[in-house]
Amino acid sequence: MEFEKSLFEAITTGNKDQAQRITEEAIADGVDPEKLVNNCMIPAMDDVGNRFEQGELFLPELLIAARAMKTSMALLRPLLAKSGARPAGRVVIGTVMGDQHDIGKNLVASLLEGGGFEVIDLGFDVSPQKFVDAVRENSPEVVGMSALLTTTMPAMKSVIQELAQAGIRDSARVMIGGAPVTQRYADEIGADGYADNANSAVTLARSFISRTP
Ligand code: B1M
Repeated sequence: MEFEKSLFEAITTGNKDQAQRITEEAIADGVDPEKLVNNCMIPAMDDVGNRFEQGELFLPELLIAARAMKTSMALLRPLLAKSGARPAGRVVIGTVMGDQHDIGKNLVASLLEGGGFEVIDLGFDVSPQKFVDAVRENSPEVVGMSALLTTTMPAMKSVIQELAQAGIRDSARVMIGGAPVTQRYADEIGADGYADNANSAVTLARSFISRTP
């Protein structure tokens, strides 16, 4: 609880060094990394986002908060991704074109790794062509796309269309997510599924694999 409170403060104030120190201490103390992410780090980004929306914070403050969050995530990622099992399946994942938000996508990638998936992470601002190339090269069972901006959501549809044009749409299941994305939107653009958080993304990916012949 103490770690959660102080890490929340370090992230919301964008204090990267403090975030690093507290995360290291929490890890050494055996704190559950998933709890730290869910109870403290995601709420911290929500807090910053709300205050940004209300005009209390500005873009540079958003940036330094994200930098502090990423510093902590980099330390937690190996713990979240710890898995001794053989790959449950392969996932190609990325944040779509025009969108630089990658914190949520990184979290989904880490938990998928933790869930035993081999993850090919294409990063952020990923063009439809890059998704198509990655599917051709890696033959994943699942393609995951993340978008945080209402203006970049249509890029998800473009990826699905380009996969279809390349004749490989049916080779993988398409899973989408991100704050503005909904199940309705997934249905509308012909995605196979939507997950509203990183845990449910793992459950959804598993359900795809169990339905793969
Ligand atoms: Co931006 N930003 N941002 N931002 N930013 C939002 C998204 C915004 C809601 C803030 C606000 O106004 N309240 C708003 C979007 C409004 C809209 O489109 N309706 C916004 C805006 C406007 C912008 C800019 C346009 C600002 C500007 O320049 N004027 C700009 C755009 C840049 C660009 O992308 N081209 C911008 C920039 C930035 C930063 C670079 C400063 C930084 C991103 C840093 C980074 O990611 N490396 C940033 C941040 C940090 C945010 C907020 C504050 C936090 C996002 C985040 O990391 N959340 C955000 C407000 C908010 O969301 N509360 C905001 C924590 C993360 C763990 O959650 O990403 O939702 P999330 O992921 C969740 C789920 O959505 C889900 O699982 C995750 C874990 O539970 N999920 C998936 C995500 N992907 C998934 C994929 C799946 C399944 C589930 O399957 C594949």
